[in-house]
Amino acid sequence: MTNLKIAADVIADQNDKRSSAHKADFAALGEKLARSNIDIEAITAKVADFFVAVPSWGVGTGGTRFARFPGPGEPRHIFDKLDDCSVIQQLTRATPTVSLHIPWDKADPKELKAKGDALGLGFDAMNSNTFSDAPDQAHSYKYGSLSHVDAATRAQAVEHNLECIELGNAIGARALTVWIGDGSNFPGQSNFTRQFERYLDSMRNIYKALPDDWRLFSEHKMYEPAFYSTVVQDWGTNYMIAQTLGEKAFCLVDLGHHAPNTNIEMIVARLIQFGKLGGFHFNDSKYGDDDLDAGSVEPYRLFLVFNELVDAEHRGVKGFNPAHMIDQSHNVTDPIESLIASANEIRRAYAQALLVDRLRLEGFQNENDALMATETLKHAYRTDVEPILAEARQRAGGAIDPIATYRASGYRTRVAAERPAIKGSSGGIV
Ligand SMILES: [Mn+2]
Repeated sequence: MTNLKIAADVIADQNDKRSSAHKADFAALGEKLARSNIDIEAITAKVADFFVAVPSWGVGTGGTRFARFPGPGEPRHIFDKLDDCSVIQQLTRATPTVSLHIPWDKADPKELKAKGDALGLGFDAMNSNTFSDAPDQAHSYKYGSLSHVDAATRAQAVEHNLECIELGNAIGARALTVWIGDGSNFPGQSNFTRQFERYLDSMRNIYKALPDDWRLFSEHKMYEPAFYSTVVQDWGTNYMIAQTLGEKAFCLVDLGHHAPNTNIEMIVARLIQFGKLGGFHFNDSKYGDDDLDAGSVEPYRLFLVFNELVDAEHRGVKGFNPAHMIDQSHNVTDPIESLIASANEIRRAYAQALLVDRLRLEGFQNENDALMATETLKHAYRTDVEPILAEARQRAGGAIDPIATYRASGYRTRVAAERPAIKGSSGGIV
């Protein structure tokens, strides 16, 4: 445990300060839930068993198309990033895995594995990058990658994805997420059909190289960086991709990759119904792909997404096993604090969804009692489940109040002294 970044006594001292108030709150909530025949222990156990992967690129300060304002002590490389990710896990106990982005995080797999083991971290889905040019690559992705008109450029993009699988396999990852920036900026620039045929052909070649116990996630996005058309623009196209490729191919839903007002929870329900929901990139948005912190703008929407997930669990949907990952860009906060808060918000939405009285809801639906049906959801959503989240963290060795504990630990000041300030940009929004 000597490799852990926050001293155990800091967590213990901070928890001691909050322990009696927390116990009283947990007991009060337990009594309240018991009146509705809900066992707080069962809910707490489920929440403690719910995890979300942290994106390696999320621990650096992000940026916009206009500027990037670096913060103190930013990670210099993947090993610093893993240190930062381990702090989030140590305090929340909700984020035991990290999702890597290649080539940003390219390193010796043995060293990656050893570092992960030392910090108690595993590796979630690998993310390929064919939306920007690496310094040494032969062919540019300016006009696309997997769907490029040039066969050699497509082959290079396929090869990069195979390299991601190989590296991931060596460090214990079991999924590849493919998001491409391919599309067009002008009507007429690309033939939609031929472009999609080329994309599918490339994806077939990636799929063929997938180990048996791996899953392939394709991620749709309505627009940006291509502003007129995008090859994998929506969940319908994404579903066709997963159907075409085969049983190891699934759709990844990034909450920010839809038009404003899109009913995302309904998309989630459809993908579950047809066995193609692969997982999530959690974040929040107001206007587009804003990559804001999960639950920061529309917590009710996040709850409604989780309502579908818990409903699927409740119905015992066969093979239901979505991957949970965060994909955010932190521009004005300490990224570690944002990721701690986001992991908590995601667990909060899950806990609230677990409180929905599903039998009662079904009854109201069958009686066409719209008001009481929606009130059943709201009743669960309005419940302050913070004591459950705190209890789950504390029982697993984490902090009752993880952000206050993080601040008390002085971690940021410590790493700021060790890590020289970074000029220019890294990070990234995917
Ligand atoms: Mn994403």
